[in-house]
Amino acid sequence: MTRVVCPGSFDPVTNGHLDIVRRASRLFDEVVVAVLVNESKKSLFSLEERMDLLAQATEDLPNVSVASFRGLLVNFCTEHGISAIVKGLRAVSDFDYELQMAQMNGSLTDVDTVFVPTSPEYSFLASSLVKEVARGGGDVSGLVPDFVLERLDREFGRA
Ligand code: COD
Repeated sequence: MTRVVCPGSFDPVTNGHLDIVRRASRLFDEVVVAVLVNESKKSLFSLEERMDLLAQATEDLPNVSVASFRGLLVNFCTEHGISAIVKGLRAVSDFDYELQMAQMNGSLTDVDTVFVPTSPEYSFLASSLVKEVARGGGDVSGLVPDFVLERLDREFGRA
């Protein structure tokens, strides 16, 4: 059985993240979506909110679960019997950093990294941009699930 992890901040989850998680769930037996607990980084949504939104967004995928982790991702992988990290790649700019992380993670353990190319319709999509556009009153429908859209509207005082 192959168990993999899709790690991230997911602040909030976007349709770009979900595309990668869905495709990973077809390729591997079990997918753990792991939310990084990063006390030094200010997030819009709390850890609980981010995990709730992810759980809602993946409830139709029986082999996907949601968890959180602190510290090094490779330690989370070792503790949970995870053999590979699945990352989405949007552009060459992603690749430079992702390759560096994959090689560092590979040098620390035998956990491998699998890159999945973004679908073209999501290649420009990032949580940070979604928040910036939503904060400015722009329309992000179609870029995030509807229930995330509602939470963004509430967060920015429009509901
Ligand atoms: N299309 C395809 N993939 C996408 C898209 C999109 N539109 N948007 C995001 N993704 C994928 C990318 O693979 C990205 O890596 C992942 O989703 C998560 O994205 P974010 O923005 O939610 O999360 P990040 O980039 O803040 O997450 C970074 C990690 C938490 C994965 C990383 O910092 C980490 O592993 N930290 C743990 C500490 C550690 O082990 N450090 C040592 C590293 S060598």
